[in-house]
Amino acid sequence: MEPVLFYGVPHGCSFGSIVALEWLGQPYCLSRIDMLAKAKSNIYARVNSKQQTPTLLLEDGKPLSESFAILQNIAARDLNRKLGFAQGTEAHDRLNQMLAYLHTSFHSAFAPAWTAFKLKDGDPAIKMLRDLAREKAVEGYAYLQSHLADRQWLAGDSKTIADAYLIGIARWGEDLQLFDLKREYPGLHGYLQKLEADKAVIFAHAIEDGQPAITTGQFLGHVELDEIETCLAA
Ligand SMILES: N[C@@H](CCC(=O)N[C@@H](CS)C(=O)NCC(=O)O)C(=O)O
Repeated sequence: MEPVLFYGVPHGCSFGSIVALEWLGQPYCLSRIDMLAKAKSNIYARVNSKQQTPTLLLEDGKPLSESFAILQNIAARDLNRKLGFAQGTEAHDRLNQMLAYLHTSFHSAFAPAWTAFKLKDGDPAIKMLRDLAREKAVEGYAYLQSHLADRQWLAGDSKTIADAYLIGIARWGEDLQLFDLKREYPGLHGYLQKLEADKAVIFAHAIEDGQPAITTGQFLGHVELDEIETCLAA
């Protein structure tokens, strides 16, 4: 069985794993998870007991969760692609440093705003949660813009899994109507626009939007959860 990436809609952080799989250029499938669905799938609970996305179902039928681990698994499948680097090298350490920052600080900055998004209109907690998210995300956008001031890519001389991961998260500032990135962070906005023009990023948007998507990797198609059940390792 080819690896299957479970990605979440709307606008999950799994976006970066789709982009990375396209950049890798090896065969893979996708399975779509509606993160706002009230009824959770019992089959997906066997894939990811936290009911979160992404998860990568590996060739042996065992699931691998957590973006950080999934992205490194993808990169390690072909180091010649330079999406990641050999363990023990400085490049690997710098990449891990950036991935850890993106997850523990930048991704988590938006958590209060996502909580607010799920509350009913008029809930008095909404403003406080959104203010908190903006306060934390300001630090993240500023740090990332200054980091990119004298380099083309987040880590290394060419695009890596860190760039793939960031493009799926940086959009949340505008999705949640917390930021106008073009006006507030023009340098970072320029870098993000460069990535938006990448064929893998265009593909990942089309996949999320349920539109016809042209793979420049080796995307084999979508699989349904009930088709996957038989492939899961006991
Ligand atoms: N630590 C996990 C977090 C994944 C995560 O937060 N996924 C979100 C989408 S970006 C999700 O599944 N949310 C739905 C939920 O938590 O119920 C990772 O890094 O992969």
